[in-house]
Amino acid sequence: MSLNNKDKAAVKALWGKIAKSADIIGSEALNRMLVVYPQTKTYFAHWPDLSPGSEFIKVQGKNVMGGLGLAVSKIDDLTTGLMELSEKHAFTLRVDPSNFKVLSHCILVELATIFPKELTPEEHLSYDKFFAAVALALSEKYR
Ligand code: HNI
Repeated sequence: MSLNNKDKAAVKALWGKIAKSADIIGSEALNRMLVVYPQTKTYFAHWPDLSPGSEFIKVQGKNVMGGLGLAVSKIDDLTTGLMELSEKHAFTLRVDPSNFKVLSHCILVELATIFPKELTPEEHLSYDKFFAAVALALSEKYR
């Protein structure tokens, strides 16, 4: 399932509308992931406070959305564009790649919550494909 030109245009169009709210989307999505999938907390055990609004949630929410922004800008070649991030998650952070789907789902839920009108069914479809492509690119270095 690869992104066609329509998907790429749709991803960029919605990103343009949500970019200024990226930090809040990122922190809310992260918070949601840690609550709904508490097993993901193990990766962040070195942070003293994982509660909503904590410094960690803010910093890491920003990190994740920064990574997604990078992905949007490298949408024509995600494998190369996300190589460094893949390496980091595979070898340094040792994050099980199945968790990329979990976080993607939480980001999509936040998009639907914060931007209900903008996340049309067409945008939903394109973002679904985009997240799958990002997860695949981030998993590249695990192979
Ligand atoms: Ni992730 C750090 C991007 C999914 C666990 N992560 C980062 C950084 C970026 C990033 C950017 C900062 C890198 C750096 O410092 O050089 N992460 C992304 C993206 C996704 C993602 C784009 C998927 C959409 N990361 C996940 C998931 C987990 C995860 C699903 C675990 C459940 N990431 C981490 C951890 C760190 C991290 C752990 C280090 C945090 C720290 O302590 O600073």
